[in-house]
Amino acid sequence: MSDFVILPEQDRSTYCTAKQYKDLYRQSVEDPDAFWLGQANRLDWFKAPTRGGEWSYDPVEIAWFADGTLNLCHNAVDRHLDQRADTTALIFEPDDPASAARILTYRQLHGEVVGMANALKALGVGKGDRVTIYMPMVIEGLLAMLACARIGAIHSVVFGGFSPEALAGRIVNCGSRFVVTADTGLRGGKVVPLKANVDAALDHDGVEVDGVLVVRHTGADVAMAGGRDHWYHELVSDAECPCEPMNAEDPLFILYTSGSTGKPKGVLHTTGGYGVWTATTFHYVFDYQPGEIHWCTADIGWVTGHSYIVYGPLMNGATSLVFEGVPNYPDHGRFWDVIDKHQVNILYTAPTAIRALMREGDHFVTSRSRKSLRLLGTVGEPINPEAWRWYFDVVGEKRLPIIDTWWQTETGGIMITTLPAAHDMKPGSAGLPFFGVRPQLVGAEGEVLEGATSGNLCIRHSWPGQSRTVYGDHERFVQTYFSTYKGKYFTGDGCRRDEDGYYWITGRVDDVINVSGHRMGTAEVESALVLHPLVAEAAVVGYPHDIKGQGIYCYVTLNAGEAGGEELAAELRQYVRKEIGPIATPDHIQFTDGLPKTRSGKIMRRILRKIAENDYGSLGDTSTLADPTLVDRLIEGRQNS
Ligand code: 6R9
Repeated sequence: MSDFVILPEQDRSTYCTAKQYKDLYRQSVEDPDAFWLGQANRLDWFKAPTRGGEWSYDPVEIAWFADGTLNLCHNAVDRHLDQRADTTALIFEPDDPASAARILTYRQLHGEVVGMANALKALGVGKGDRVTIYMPMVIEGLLAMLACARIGAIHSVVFGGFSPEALAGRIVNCGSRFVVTADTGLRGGKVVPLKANVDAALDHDGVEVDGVLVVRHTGADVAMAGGRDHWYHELVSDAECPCEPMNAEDPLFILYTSGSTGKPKGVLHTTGGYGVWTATTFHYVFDYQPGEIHWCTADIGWVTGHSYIVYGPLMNGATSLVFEGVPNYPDHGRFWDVIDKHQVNILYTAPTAIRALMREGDHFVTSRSRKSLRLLGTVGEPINPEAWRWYFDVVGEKRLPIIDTWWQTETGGIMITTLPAAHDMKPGSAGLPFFGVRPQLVGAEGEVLEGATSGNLCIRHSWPGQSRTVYGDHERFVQTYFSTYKGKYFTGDGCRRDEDGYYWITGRVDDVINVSGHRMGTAEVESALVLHPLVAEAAVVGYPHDIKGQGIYCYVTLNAGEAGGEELAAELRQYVRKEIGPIATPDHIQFTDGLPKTRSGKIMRRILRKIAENDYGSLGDTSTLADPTLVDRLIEGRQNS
């Protein structure tokens, strides 16, 4: 019990105490339908649902609230016009602190969203169409998402840091015929050529779109293709544009995420379940009080941005801060400047940002006030206790609760976390399951492990925010999540449960790595490397990295007679950046004359991981290798590189 961090008694004003958590959790698992139909009342329905969860994991079919009708743009925007039209909905803080911040009330947001919805309609977008959103972190990115929801189109947001190649693949995969972008974006003072990237993506074979909507953001000169490209400010109009009534199970969005095999998959979320999940988790987990300023530092290109910059906060009538920049520009005090400037109460960020700022010393933090802060949150990867301590001691001055929230693109919203007033914290542990979440730890043979133990993290019983399918490939959905352990959703994460029932996520157990909180399939990086004409084969693993959590380590074999060197390594890095984007840039490339394989030809990644970690003592059994002498050469190569 000694590992608990207990805050002094104080007014942790709240919707949920320890006792209430116990009662509500019990209700949520004893009678999930009654519980979730009750929570569904948080939303405004055109037709209220009477049906709760209707789902099976074999065959895999998932539905919640299937007879309900609603619109999430109505819930995020229009419904607030009666009560809080003049409340601030969004605060925009630009990359350059000298540029003006922008503030939108719910009334103004409504006007802007209607304008964007009309622009999309003028472009030709209709209900059910997929719209690719490739935007900087500016208000118009959120407007595009909400406008899609308003007219019943399905948004697919692609992170603005992805390359034209990656963008093209995502446009083709979901058959999107429309793209929303901006002239250029700004991040840390650097220009991101978004429109030019879209043009390059659309030049790829097989990529065909009907219309590109271009937001003028920086005013940079960009090429506009006649007939295809349209300026947003020329199509925007304030004509009436009612919210389309959507069935609860109509798709809301597709978001691409990396898996252990093949290309990224389009995780699909539907309207009612995702709406209820994000509205409910936002309310309880952030304990949001009216008037507070909520700041989630993610990008809308990731699920965290979808759920806790856009839908969760706005459906709760909260004020959400949208930040265009990065934590270290113009200096490492930017986060704390933004917090003081806008009097932020809730900060929700990622361990990688915390570690990067920690490294720069306390001065950047302690020279700013931060008095407005009430709650600190983290998401995206395991937080090491050292970083947790710094976040708690230095940023929070030992007075602020930290919520370490575990969840995934596929889960729609937060699944495991402590609640700020209900639970004491343990540095490094996400905590306890949210309402309706029933985690199970499963052993290698599929056996369910009870009590304090470690295993593979599965979730039994569906929850409303669960992804419904992989867009266009339901079989892949079934294979990825429901076939490893029959009757359960398999998360891909390893996990320990302690004697207090707290969950400690230990990281991915599949071939997915987590680099600065970004999920990446090692297979994707390998595919990019082997595109190089001199590369015969590549194997990519993650290894511990001080700032990024995991770094990208590549073992590369070349065609016979070729030799590797610094120049080729630089070229290979460039290949990966081009195929995926800068976030996938390899940290380390080791040329080798072979990869450790079993006699049946399977690469033994376990060995490659250990060598990348510089951990040679525990290589385990290498006797099944086709060429056991290779291990020594790999170690030698590691030490010399
Ligand atoms: C929301 C998000 C999901 C993967 C997940 C896990 C890791 C996320 C975490 C965490 C430990 C936390 N992860 N939150 N690990 N503690 N609090 O990040 O979604 O991009 O799909 O990544 O991230 O490995 O499986 P996504």
